[in-house]
Order: sequence, then C-alpha cells, then structure tokens
Amino acid sequence: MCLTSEQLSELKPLVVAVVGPTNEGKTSLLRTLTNDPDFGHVNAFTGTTVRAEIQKVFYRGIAEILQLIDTPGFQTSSEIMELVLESPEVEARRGEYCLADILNAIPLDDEDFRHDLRAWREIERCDVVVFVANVAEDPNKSLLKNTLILLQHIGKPTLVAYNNLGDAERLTQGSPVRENFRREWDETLSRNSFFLVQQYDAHRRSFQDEIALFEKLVALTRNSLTQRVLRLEMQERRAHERRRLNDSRTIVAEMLLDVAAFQKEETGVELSDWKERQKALEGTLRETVLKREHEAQAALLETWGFKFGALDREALVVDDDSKERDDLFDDDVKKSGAVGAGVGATLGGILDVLSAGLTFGTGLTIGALLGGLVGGGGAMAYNSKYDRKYKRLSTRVQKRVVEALAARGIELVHKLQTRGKAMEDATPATLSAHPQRAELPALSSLLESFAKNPAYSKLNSGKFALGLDHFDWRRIPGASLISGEDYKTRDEAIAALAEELRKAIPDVD
Ligand SMILES: Nc1nc2c(ncn2[C@@H]2O[C@H](COP(=O)(O)OP(=O)(O)OP(=O)(O)O)[C@@H](O)[C@H]2O)c(=O)[nH]1
Ligand SMILES: [Mg+2]
Repeated sequence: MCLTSEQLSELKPLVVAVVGPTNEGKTSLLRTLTNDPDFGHVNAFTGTTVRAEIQKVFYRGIAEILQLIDTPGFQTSSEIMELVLESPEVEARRGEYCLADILNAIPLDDEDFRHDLRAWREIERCDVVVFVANVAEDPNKSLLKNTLILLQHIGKPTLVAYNNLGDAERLTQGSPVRENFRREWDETLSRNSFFLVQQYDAHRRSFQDEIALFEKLVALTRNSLTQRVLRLEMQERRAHERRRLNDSRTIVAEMLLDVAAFQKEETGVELSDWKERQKALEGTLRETVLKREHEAQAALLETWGFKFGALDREALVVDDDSKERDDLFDDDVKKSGAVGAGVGATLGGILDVLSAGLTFGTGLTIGALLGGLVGGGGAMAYNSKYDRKYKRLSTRVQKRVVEALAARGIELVHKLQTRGKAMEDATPATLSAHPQRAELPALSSLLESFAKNPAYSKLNSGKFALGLDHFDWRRIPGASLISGEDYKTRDEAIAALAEELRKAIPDVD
C-alpha cells in the first residue's frame, strides 16, 4: 500500500515518552529499538540522561511516524507525591489529583527536581507513555512504588516494558546470577491496573518482542492514519529482518563453498623434502581459510549493523609446532582437546563489543580447529597428498573443518541477531570453541560434492581461476560430482547451500 502525499502531510507522529526511575535502561531500550548504538548516553550510574532527547522514526525514510522521547530518570517520585498530596487544591479534592496537579506541585527552581520535572513535561506532551520496568529490581522499593502511583493519575495510555530479563552472556562471564522480580512486578502492576506489559530486553534483542512492542503501541494509537502507517512500518521491519537473515545465509554459504573447494598445490616437490613442504603448504592453507572466515565475519557484522574493530589476528593464530604452546594453553584446554583454543579466560573466540563495535578474536578458534582441535593433531584438519610420480603435493581442509566453520557461522549469525545495541563499553561475546554441530546432513553432502570442483572456490588461483564458463571441471580427477546432476554456476551453488542453511537460520514469521 502506498501513501498519497495528502495522507503523508496529514500524518501525525505518535509521541511516545519513555520514562522510569533512573538507571533502569530507558536509553538502552531506545538504542536497541532504533538500532542506534550512538543514541544518548548509557552507563551504570544514576542521572545519566539529563535532558529529554528525541529519536524520530521515519516510515521509508520519509514519513515521520514516531517520536520516541528519552527522558531523565525519576529520582524524586516520593517527594513529588508528598508535595502533590499537600497541595491545597488536592487536599480540597480529598486527595484526588491528575497530571496537571503533579506538574504544579514540582518546584520549578529546585535543583533536586530538575531531572524529574523534565521527564514530567514530556509526559504532559506525549500521546503514549512507555514505562521501563527493570525486573531485576524489587518493585516494592519506595521510588518505584510511588512512581507507579503517580503514573496512575496521568490519564494517558501506558505500556510497561520489562527489561533486564537476565543476560546469558553476563552469566557466562561469572557474574552472580541476578534475582528476577518478574512475579512481583506482575502482581504490583495488576494491582495498580497497568495491564499492558511487553518484555523487551535491551541487551538481548528479540525481534518477536520488538514486533510485539510495536503492536501494542499501535493498539494505543488513537489516530487511524498513524495506526495504519505504524502497521506498514512493522511490515518494513519484518522485511528488513528477512533481508538480513537472507544475506547472512548467503555470506555463510559463500564462505563454506570457498573453503570446501579450496585446495593448494605445489609441483616439483622432491621426495626428500615433501614432508616439510607439506607443512608449509598446510600453513598457507590455514592462513587463507582464517582470512576467509574473517572476511565472512566482517560481512556478517556489517549486515547486522555492528562496527568492525581491530582485527587482531596475528596474536591469535596459533602455530602448531610452537615450542611455546604448552605455556600458552592451560591444562583444562588441553584436556578438553581444544589445543590452540584457550587464549584468555574463555574457550573460543572473543568478540569485544565496544558500544556495538567489535574487536575480533574469533579467528582463534578456527585457528585451533585447523591446528588440532578437531581430533588432537594438526594432521586431522588437512587432507594432504603427495604424488611421487608427478612430484605433486596437494592439500585441502577436511570435511569436519568445513562443518565446524558452518556451525560457527551459524552461531555468529544467532549472536548478532540477538544482540542489543545498548552496551556502554566492551562486553565480550564468546563463540564456543566447540560449536554445537549443526545437524545439516544435506548441507554437508552438498558441500562434499561441490568441494570436488575447485572452480567453485574464489580462493583458488591460477589455473582454477579461469571462470566457470571456460573451466572444464571434468578434467579434475575425482570431479564426478555433477554427473547426473545439473551443472551449477557458483551463484547457484551458493544459493543451494544458503537454502540448506535456512534450517539453522530460519526466517522470522
Ligand atoms: N543486562 C541488562 N542491562 C541493561 C539493560 N538495560 C540497561 N542495562 C544496563 O543498565 C544501566 C543503565 O542503563 P541506561 O540505559 O543508562 O539507563 P537509563 O534508564 O537511561 O538511566 P538514566 O538516564 O540515568 O535515567 C547500564 O549499565 C545498562 O548497560 C538490559 O536490558 N539488560
Ligand atoms: Mg538514560
């Protein structure tokens, strides 16, 4: 449906004031909801946001449909409540009061009330209030209790957004498990007649929650044109999410194809030194695969709106033969078989999220995989052959390495899809050293057959890089892959793999 220019000019943005006690995650929620890691200021102290800041949402970049207002957090609700109840007008009405009474009661030139006053002014001018409720906090604290009581009197539709639902990532870093007061919140809210509640965690993004939040905002919108456009915006968001998932599948598929069909060759290798040459060749193969994985990771980060930080690859790639290996890796790591995987406290790579920018350490795990993780010996990662007669050496990665790359690619997509944009400083996200095997037999067998055709990999150079049109794959020994099957171009092969990846990276409904 298209909007006429007349409708566009009539469109009134829904003005939403995001309010709540200080330090409960209002700015964080807005960052994630609007996919903007640079919006406002976030930190773990009270009084971070000092003035109202507007984040506008445009439908298709043209029609302003939403004004999301970040407000300074409440700090003096209890004092305001007292002042309201003490005011002669309210006393005369036997304690009945409304929004105007609240605004009248707040002293204008008192520093202590400065932040709260600004928030209340936004409540006055908005259409809808979103109250951010930190479910990690007890709702019976007096600040919260009094805030809720005041909000009951404003006469505006109010949606409660539960945040801070518990963060799996934090738990893996060893922080204590937080108490969750969700049940208490449910009780308190229904006792106070707040019936519209939606969970929305700023750190753990959920697309379903985002859409549900929008749906509730739509329900609270009185203007029917605004309502219609908000629905269109929801459709746009869905389409955008699908595009990102689609692109992600293609990025992973392309990397897998490149690595699976990649092979390194060397000719003129004498019998006397083929072993040494083979090691060197495997080394370059590993380097190239690592680079290729990083390339895919960078593309995935971009797709999901994360900035790509420094690529500290050198420090992380582990040389199998290094004498220092024993010093580098602790025993646990070795016992677990993850030789080469244990730099730092966590197994696996670390993504440092710097206000949503990432510094990479993920190459490490795959370095480990190629270096020995997959079976306790570097050799297990490679499939190398020496042909005495033709003095030819060739090497490629084993199928299991490709499968591990698939699992890691899928895991990264899930991480990025569910990662908020709200972190105020470096928060590492870990990719596991032992990625859960993706049970995708069809993907594996497709990759296995594509692997026989070196022309599929853009990593192959020289004679393989002639381009598919000119390249006769039948001349490659063992390239019987497509016999009986239709010949596929590289793009078609990628599309077929991406389709299989749909099982692990599904679309949103
Ligand atoms: N784990 C987790 N932490 C959160 C979440 N939302 C916010 N935080 C953290 O809570 C702290 C406060 O977040 P802010 O977004 O600055 O809170 P605010 O309500 O805007 O605070 P003021 O502007 O001071 O009123 C920060 O340390 C955030 O990282 C969440 O959903 N999950
Ligand atoms: Mg704030």
